[in-house]
Amino acid sequence: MTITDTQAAVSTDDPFSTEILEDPLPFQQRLREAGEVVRLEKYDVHAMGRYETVRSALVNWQEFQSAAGVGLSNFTREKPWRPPSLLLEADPPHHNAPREVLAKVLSPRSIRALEPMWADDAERLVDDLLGGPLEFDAVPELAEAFPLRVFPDAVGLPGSDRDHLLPYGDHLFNTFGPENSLVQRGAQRAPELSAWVNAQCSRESLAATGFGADIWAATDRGDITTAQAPLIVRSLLSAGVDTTVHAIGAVLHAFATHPAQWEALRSDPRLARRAFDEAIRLESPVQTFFRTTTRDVELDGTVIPEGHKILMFLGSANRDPRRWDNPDEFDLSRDPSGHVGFGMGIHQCVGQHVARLEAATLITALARRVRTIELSDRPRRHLNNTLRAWESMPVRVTLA
Ligand code: 4IA
Repeated sequence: MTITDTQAAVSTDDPFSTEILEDPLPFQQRLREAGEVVRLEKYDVHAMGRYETVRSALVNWQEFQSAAGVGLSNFTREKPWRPPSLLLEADPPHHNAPREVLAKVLSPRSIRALEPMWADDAERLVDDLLGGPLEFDAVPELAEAFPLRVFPDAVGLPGSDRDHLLPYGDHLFNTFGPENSLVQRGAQRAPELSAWVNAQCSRESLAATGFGADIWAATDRGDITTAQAPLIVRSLLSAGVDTTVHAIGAVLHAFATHPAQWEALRSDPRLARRAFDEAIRLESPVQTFFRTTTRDVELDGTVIPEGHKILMFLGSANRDPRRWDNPDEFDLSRDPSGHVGFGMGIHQCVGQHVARLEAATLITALARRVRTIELSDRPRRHLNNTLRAWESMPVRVTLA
């Protein structure tokens, strides 16, 4: 990294290259050490990797807008590949009504009735799995199986094509990055997957109860329009599956590689929720997001001109030693709250209570039946421009 006349350090690294996606940690350390803002020459964007800088940018929606897209593409110049999200890709005042509606639908209070059902589902999934071989791939068998079993039902998706959800989300998260080979590969199925997702969002195709029906009920009260409702349902299907799958993958990997922490959880199962947030801090399943400056913004002596993209490294902020002691440790005795893995500010993950409930019910069911869990072979990464994910995680368990 060198210093130029714009004051900001410059990096020639490509954070979306195969090499850095495989192991982003060395790059993230260079980024944090280079300064508060670093210009990424390859993409002509400014990047932030320190906790305080990322956090400040996340809460500053006035100067760092989302409506121009939260990927590399600038919606004021380039046509988005799908109609923009009314939540993710919107700012106040347009953001407010959809956000309020969805926040109510997904509030801790609204989802309380799901807990006993999901606890039962988790127990059945775990019992069935542990009735078979005690060496298995934790990605398909647990991380994917559980969200795909409970979440589409909670939304009220009818059919049996739920396996479309993961590749749809995978492509969506790739499109927040540059148009590299990951995007090109996903683009082949995108029209088909997109058409399927859109078809699930109409009032007629959704069950009479569930998050989908609850969103549509808000149109009857006049809180949102009938044109907005399907797009808000689409947000659930976009943001609600891959994220929880990879977050559960992260917590399973953390436990499989930290046996003392698994012991700690087993002796106090109330740690399940903390374990989930600590794994999100450590792995940051959503690694990065962009914003766009609404005016010239000065940051640490650097002027970021209006209309420029900034790239916030959530994963780097969540491991910034300026904020976290022993940031690379998975440690259930720390308080991980304040991590930016769910974002921060007005866009902070509206589904986080649902995600926590999914993870906690699954982890609790596992803690009851599994005495030890360890890797039985090298896990393999699944590469995505935005997500930190596992393709495969062979584990060996012993029973309690
Ligand atoms: C949407 C940040 C990520 C979890 C996300 C992805 C899509 C949407 C929202 C959030 O389509 O609204």
